[in-house]
Amino acid sequence: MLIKRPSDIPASEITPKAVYLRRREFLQAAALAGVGAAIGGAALRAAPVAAGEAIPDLRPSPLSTDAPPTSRDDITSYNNFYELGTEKYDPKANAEQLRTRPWQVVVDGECEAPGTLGIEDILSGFPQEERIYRLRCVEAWAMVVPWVGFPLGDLLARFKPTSQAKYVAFETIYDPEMLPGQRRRVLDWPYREGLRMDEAMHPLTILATGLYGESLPNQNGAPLRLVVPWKYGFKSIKSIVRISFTERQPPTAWSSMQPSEYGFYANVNPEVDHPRWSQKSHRMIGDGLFAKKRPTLKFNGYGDQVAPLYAGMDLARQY
Ligand SMILES: Nc1nc2c(c(=O)[nH]1)N[C@H]1C(S)=C(S)[C@@H](COP(=O)(O)O)O[C@H]1N2
Ligand SMILES: [Mo]
Repeated sequence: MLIKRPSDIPASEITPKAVYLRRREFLQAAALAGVGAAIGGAALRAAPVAAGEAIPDLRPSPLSTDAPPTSRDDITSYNNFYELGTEKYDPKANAEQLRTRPWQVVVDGECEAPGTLGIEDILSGFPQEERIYRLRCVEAWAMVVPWVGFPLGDLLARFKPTSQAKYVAFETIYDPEMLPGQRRRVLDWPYREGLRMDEAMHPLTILATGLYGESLPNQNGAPLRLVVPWKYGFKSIKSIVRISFTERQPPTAWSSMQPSEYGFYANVNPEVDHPRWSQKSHRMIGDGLFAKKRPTLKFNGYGDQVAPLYAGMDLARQY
């Protein structure tokens, strides 16, 4: 068992949740009063931070849900991150094995300006927002997470994708010496995911750098992970080291492994059951095991904003 040194204890474990919530109310009030808009962009940029540190100058997003967030404890202890183990509580127990500094993200493929970004440049180069989004897992459980992040499209645009760029592919770090899960072939490592270009550029799609006002805990995909709130959780790839523009639909870890269970699109859809269980309802983490399940909404409730992306597609066939 790992023994925590005092410096490893994140501030939020000693900061009562009420303090965090008061700060959030303040941020929301400031946004309503238009204070955010009056402050210059540069002033809002976050300074580089390591894991578990408070992220300064957070702006609340008008795209946030007003559903109450799941507790920080649940969000950071009930995880899927197979590189750190296949049981829900493994990623937290093994979190310290993932080292996130130094960290670089390569951006390549069909673009005019391929390059590499260090994590510090990413953290300081894009204004960070708080986005409270639902996360719905294919296993029929869900959470509400106060993410910190910025639109993926803002980063992608800097690399000038060409007209050949039809998809974006993502890869998680591959380092079996560091990541215990990668020493077993549970998945075809590295974990890979992909989005169609219009999905990647959609304003709801973010790269997350934190949650609950602090930089991401390792078990949640530090230092940088994708969050696509209208898709099943497995699309939200963690600990990204490579982003590639491609002409063809890229292979993805779960759909290569088990294509009948995990499609490329993976839009949350109560009308299309998983082969082994219904997707009509879900258990909200924090409600308790015996609480009534909640009905799942198409596109996880984000249909007003994303349904037009799939006009004319048969989502039962392209699941
Ligand atoms: N690299 C990597 N990314 C991953 C996974 C994984 O095993 N490895 N699991 C996915 C699944 S199935 C889910 S539900 C979400 C869980 O994110 P959370 O632990 O932050 O709630 O991460 C996704 N991203
Ligand atoms: Mo998942």
